[in-house]
Amino acid sequence: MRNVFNISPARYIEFTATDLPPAPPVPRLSEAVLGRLPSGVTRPGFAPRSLTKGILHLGCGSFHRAHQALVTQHAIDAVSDPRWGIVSVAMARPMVVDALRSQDNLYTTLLHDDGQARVEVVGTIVEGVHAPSDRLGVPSRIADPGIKIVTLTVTASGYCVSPVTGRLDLDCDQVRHDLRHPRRPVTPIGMLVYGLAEVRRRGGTPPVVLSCDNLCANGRTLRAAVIDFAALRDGGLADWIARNVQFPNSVVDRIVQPATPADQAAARNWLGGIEDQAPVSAEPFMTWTIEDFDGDRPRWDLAGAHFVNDVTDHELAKLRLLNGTHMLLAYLGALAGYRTVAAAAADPTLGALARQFMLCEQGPTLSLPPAELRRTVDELMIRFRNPAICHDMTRVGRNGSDKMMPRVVAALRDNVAAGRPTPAAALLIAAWIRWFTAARAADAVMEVIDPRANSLTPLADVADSHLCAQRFLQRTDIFGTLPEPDRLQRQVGDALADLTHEGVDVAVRRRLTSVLEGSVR
Ligand code: CS2
Repeated sequence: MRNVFNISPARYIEFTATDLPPAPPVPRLSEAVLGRLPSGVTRPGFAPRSLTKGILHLGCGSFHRAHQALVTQHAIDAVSDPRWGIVSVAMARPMVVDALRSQDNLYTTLLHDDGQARVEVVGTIVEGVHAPSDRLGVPSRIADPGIKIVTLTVTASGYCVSPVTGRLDLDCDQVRHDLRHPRRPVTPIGMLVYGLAEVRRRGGTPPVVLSCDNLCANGRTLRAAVIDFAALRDGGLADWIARNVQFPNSVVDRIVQPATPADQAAARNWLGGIEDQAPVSAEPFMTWTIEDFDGDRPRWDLAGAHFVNDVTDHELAKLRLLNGTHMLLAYLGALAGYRTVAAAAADPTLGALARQFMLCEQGPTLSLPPAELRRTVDELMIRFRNPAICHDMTRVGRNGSDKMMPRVVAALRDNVAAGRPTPAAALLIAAWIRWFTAARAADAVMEVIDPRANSLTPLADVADSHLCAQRFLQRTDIFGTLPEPDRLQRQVGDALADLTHEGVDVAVRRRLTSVLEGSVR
């Protein structure tokens, strides 16, 4: 480009920088400014500094901050109980913890509801820890006698279990690393085992370990992984954990997105010009169902959570209706060029398939009465279409090989056993397979992020769709042993051929039943 000033770019910058008056510093969110936030912003009813550490959380991501940490704020507020400050651990990247530290661990939640936002500053995180650089080490923090509950949101892949057997995956490199490095474990499982070993050594009372991830029987699965790992180190420790540590199952629900630049700007507006570098954005809908356990806990029950004896029905409905359909919308929607779940769900054809999948394939495998199923599906379609939630396809589609069994294949098996057709599930699986090649396109809107990507990607490099489907479906580490495998391979192969040669719209329309096509909303 021509340089009209005839000076080097460096000199030009120098010139403009010295000529402008210095920008006033932007005030940052901190305890000092809490008292002067605009009245439309809800803030903690307690002084964040007054909280003591009672909970350690593994996985300081957006979900944790818009769900558990916010609910805990309401629970503390409900009864003025300051014992439940959260030590929140970022497992990999330091950015969120760095941002939180620079603003007294405060952050803003924006709950987007029908064009409006409900804005609240959260003050329950009392310490942010970046696991890889933490000098004390996460096991020592877990063993802190003040910690009564350890919670986790580390995604299904963080559990290092086989999605088929639900037992610890001994082929996982990080598990092997953790067996060798008791002081510096990198997996949540290693951290828990070494932390609990320390509690046992001291003769202390172990914390309750509460999984908040989207897994089948998340507490039971976590317990099995922890005990499997402990047994490899010390049989006595494994027995002690089995006898003394509670791992209740729980089901969490709220659609959350990491903050976009627009969220950051919106937060600044709401806070009257105060800058928050770590806001989170979510839908207003929230549920948290927890299997009751012995021991103290925040009054989560006064803040929207439910304690029950058994979460199984609730968990299957959540995983199969919401999470399974998220996968369907993500893989097919991204192939159609949509960048967000909301955009895909608003497409009439994809929206109709999503409804059909829930009502005719996933729904009949659940114990929901028909009227409740319809109501839930209607509500989910509205939630999926919330345009303020930019739920990005790569995020929803990542780690598909771990998510496939609990969210899709388990219901598919039930349907095959009951003789019910499964066209949408077959198309979903085909769309997932298609991504291993489609992601290479320059304009692809989704990346493939998967713990098994290295071994799966070469399977997709074959022109024959039916052979390709067969190669994937034979992966028993993902699909287990499938009933009627030949029929399923044919169905998935046909779907893959349609996606490859005819495109998403034709592939979807071929699988829509006429009754439902009329009910597109
Ligand atoms: C999503 C979930 O990324 C995903 O796998 O399906 O994060 C989903 O948004 C939450 O489970 C909603 O509760």
